Amino acid sequence: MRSMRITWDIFCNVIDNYGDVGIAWRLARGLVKEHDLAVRLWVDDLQAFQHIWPAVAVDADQQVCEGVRVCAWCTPFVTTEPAQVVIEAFGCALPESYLTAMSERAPAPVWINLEYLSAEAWVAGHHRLPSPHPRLPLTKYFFFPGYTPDTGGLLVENDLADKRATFLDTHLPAFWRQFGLEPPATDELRVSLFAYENPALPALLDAWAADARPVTCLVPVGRVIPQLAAWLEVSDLKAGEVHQRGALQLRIVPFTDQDAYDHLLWACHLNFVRGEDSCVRAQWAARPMVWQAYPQDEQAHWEKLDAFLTRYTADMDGVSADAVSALWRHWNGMGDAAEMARCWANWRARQTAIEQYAAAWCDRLRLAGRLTDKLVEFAENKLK
Ligand code: TRH
Repeated sequence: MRSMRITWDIFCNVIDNYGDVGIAWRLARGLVKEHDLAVRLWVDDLQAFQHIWPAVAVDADQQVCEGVRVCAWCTPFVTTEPAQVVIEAFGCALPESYLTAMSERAPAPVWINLEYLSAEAWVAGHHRLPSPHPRLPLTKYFFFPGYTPDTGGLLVENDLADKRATFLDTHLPAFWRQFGLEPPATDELRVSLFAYENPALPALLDAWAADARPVTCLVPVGRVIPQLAAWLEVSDLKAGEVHQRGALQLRIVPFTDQDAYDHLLWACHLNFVRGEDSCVRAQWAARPMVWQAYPQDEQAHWEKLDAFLTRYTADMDGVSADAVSALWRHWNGMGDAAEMARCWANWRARQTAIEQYAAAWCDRLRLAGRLTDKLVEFAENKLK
């Protein structure tokens, strides 16, 4: 007879954009598919969820997607038996009534606060630290994803590398055809651009337009569109539109579901990404990338950016590391936008070395371990 599946509740409060729910959803899917757990995912903004996973119905209190029970997190919170393992994503406060129910459960659930990913050195020291609840007989553990084996590791599916290889071997021509494109010409650069509004954008577009070789940039519909329209001097831009300026061809493409976004990252030579989830997916894509860190007050994100850059470029040759760092830092507002043309030219000059490095980096990332495996191991040890 099959033993009872361990129950997990994941809580996600969508603060803005798609990263919070993107990560919670990827985690929930992974726990069900690879660990055969009974997972409920509580999300307080099903609209945002539907944006990255169109199969989600926005008006359903409960629904099953990919084996995950997706539940609307409403106030007041429904009465429900807490799961054996409770994940609070990114410090979202759990409903009081649910916390009380957790404290009444014996044994008490394993309660984990999943933190944001950071490459900063302090992360390993804080990973798995306990924090007793001030009133209730409950302990919360902080779980930090990260880039080293002494952290919670990274979100990644077991079969991701195989899926990517199959896509590149057999599906690439069809992928480009959906946009009315042939596979790239030998000297052409295909770039994807997923970004927040960015003062450095016009200078980068100018540099691409002036490139000696063709640059095709695919832009999923999103926050950067008004800025692109202003640069093109058009009133609006819609998916399907194509605009040529010098060497640059700009193509607006639909915002797709999470899995199809991976295809875009795998297919392009260079990916501009933002937030946490797209940044990690771009690394697994084994392609060169430029990360726009989520902007924080008092430029706190610059520290995060530099911590990651230091790690990412540690084994690169010095000239490539300088080219990558300068482009990333200018893209994140850490340098004069007027220098963007020079940054771009320097990156272009090192493109081949940077491409080789991106593939090697992807192999090295595996050493950090998988977040899903590490969470399951941690929770199961606590449940024993
Ligand atoms: O959308 P983001 O900027 O989200 C977040 C949140 O703002 C969060 O509050 C913040 O703390 C965090 O960034 C760091 O960026 P992110 O994390 O890259 O998430 C984007 C998600 O959207 C990711 O799961 C991939 C998905 N996506 C698609 O599904 N289809 C698409 O076409 C694109 C471009 C993205």
